[in-house]
Amino acid sequence: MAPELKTLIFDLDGTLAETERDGHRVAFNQAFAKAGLDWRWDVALYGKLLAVTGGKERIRYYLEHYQPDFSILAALESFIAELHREKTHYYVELVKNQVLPLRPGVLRLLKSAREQGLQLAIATTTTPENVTALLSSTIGADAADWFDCIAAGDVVRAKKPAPDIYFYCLEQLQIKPGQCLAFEDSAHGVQAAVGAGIKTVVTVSDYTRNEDFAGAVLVLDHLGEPGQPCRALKGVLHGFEYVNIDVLQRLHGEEQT
Ligand code: XBP
Ligand code: MG
Repeated sequence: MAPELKTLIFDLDGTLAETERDGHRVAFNQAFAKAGLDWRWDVALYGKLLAVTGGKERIRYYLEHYQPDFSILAALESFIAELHREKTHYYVELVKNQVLPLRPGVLRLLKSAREQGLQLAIATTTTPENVTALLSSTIGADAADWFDCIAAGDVVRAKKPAPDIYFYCLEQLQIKPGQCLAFEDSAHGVQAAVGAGIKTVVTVSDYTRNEDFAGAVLVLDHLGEPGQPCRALKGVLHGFEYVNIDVLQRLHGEEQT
């Protein structure tokens, strides 16, 4: 008998909103231009660089693999950290201009979970500032208070696909893996959540739709809305047209094969 479902833990980028192509990628390019660098991450290149989670880690990977002879006066780490701070500033500004809407079903499910007394949490690789900015611009100024735990960015040493950010969430909330469900969009995210022993639902995103979601209990095109049915790419919805708390309670109770 599975313990009672207590908490829904959401990834942010790609899961709550499609933030990568028109959000983070644009902010990185704005920061590069501001720093006088002729680097430009187009949509295709950024898709490759998403193999590395974490903006600072992604910049470092790019330097090593695409700008091997790049020499700088200051120490590399402080250069990357400053560039990433600029990028976060641009991202927060961009989000404030409300160009990144929540994905289908997200707001509806968050509200239903709260109405039915479930805890909400976020486990993301991005920075806390970016989480607050996105929640404020899409839900409202108090939206961060909806979440009993916001685990973000450098709060853990090892980023996804390591399970650390999910273990951090479980620890902060004093709950067990069997008391929650995770919502992710990427293979890295599924590996992280499943690695922490948490049943995981995937809503594929622009950049991740062809990734391997082995270990996820359900893979969907999105969470659906009344009149906007979602489609199960893996697993079954038992006739439901969109994901609601009943679907999640049933999923939570099922033995994972
Ligand atoms: C996605 C990431 C982040 C973002 C960029 O995080 O890997 O690095 O791409 O944000 P998740 P930062 O899917 O776990 O939400 O530059 O702030 O890292
Ligand atoms: Mg994600």
